[in-house]
Amino acid sequence: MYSSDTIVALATAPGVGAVAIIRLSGPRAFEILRAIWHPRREGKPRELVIGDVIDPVTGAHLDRTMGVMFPKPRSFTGEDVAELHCHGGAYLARRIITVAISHGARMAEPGEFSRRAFLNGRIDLAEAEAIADLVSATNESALQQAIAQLSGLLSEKIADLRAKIIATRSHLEAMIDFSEEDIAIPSRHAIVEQIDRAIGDVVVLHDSFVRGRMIRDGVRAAIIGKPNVGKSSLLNLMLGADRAIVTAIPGTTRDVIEDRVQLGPYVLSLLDTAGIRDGGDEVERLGMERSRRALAEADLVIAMFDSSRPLDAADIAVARLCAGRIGIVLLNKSDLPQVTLPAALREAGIAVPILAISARSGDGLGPLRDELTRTIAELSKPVGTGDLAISRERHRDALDRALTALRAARESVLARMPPEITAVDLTAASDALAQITGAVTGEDVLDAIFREFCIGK
Ligand SMILES: Nc1nc2c(ncn2[C@@H]2O[C@H](COP(=O)(O)OP(=O)(O)O)[C@@H](O)[C@H]2O)c(=O)[nH]1
Ligand SMILES: [Mg+2]
Repeated sequence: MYSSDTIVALATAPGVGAVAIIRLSGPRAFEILRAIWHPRREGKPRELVIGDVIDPVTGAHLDRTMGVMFPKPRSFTGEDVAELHCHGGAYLARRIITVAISHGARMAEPGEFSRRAFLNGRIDLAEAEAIADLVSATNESALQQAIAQLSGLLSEKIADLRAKIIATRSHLEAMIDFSEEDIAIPSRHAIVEQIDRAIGDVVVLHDSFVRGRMIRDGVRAAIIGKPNVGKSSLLNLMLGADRAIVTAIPGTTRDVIEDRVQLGPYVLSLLDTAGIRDGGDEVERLGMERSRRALAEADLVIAMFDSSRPLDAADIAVARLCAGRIGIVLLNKSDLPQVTLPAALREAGIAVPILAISARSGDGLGPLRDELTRTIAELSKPVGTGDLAISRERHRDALDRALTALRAARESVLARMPPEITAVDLTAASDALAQITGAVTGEDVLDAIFREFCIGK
């Protein structure tokens, strides 16, 4: 079995740094450590002691480093783990790893340390994913979401839901086993009530996905409007950089340009799109197709109009695209004489807040940032689940399967089917939930999750 191997990898970022940590895990971790590293004194478990790394083949002295041993099972992987905290040279670290490999260690695969931690019951799958999210967090709310999940908040919620579903199944089994006898068994009505409560809980968790994903990956806003209203100028203004080409020629932006801005604790991805109008050449038409896709995928819409000109048919078409969407409308070019006023946009059916701005002078940028921050805060506000939100499609899909099974269970009770049938559906629901924490999981799922990790994690 592969976990009988002892694996080695650099645990710190590659390159030059103050310290490079080399980690070994597996049955021969201590033996290999002792072959290449000679402590000045015998340390206790988990105690860092100083020693010398010597290549046993050439006798070359490679480094003076701190070393530490974590005996199983109280280690990150649940196996014997050894670490060398060496000086942070890229060549040096590679050289020491090569010596470890020549003494029987194998280079770890991406995420293999975490995978072993999971297989040995040190962390569950939701926690392993939380580690990946924590490392890739780019803002405070993403970090807080990851740490909540790492603390087991999601795992506890899933365990609680499963326990309730399994309790319902036990009630049903009582119906199966004792149906001939005169004992108190819950009525069908009570069983349906229990299933309904479980459905309600799963739906709330399922629906937290949009919020969780937004917190993790940032909110995406599509800037739309007809050509030349100032969309690219707005992108540049918000980024404080000349990211998109701005010209007086309509149809300059032909592809979707995406970049990120920080708004308080949030990250906003801004998508500058090709202007929406009839006609244009082949490239511009393809660009507009991408604009529509960006708009469909965006969490919110920033629709722009040129306040120095009257609204025309193309503007009305843009206004229609805002229907039913969360967003903000900007009346740009406030530095020029004003022709189109907010009232005209209201008449065109715009229901979202309207702000005046000059993408050229920067006037109105402050209020726009405030309004966007407020909108994102609203979008990311917890509903029903407290701070808990799922942020992975894998979790959402598992909740989908659990819901389908719970609804089937409900139907079968109402249709007075044999309780055995309902019990099968309840088991399926519980198993679907178990896939989130990994209590029930296939190799393929594990491969997909741990592939995301870097080597040494
Ligand atoms: N006076 C004025 N001109 C602007 C403003 N914003 C953009 N423009 C000009 O309008 C033209 C089109 O701008 P651009 O950002 O490329 O528009 P896009 O086609 O919507 O991306 C350029 O000549 C800009 O300099 C503004 O607030 N005031
Ligand atoms: Mg443009």
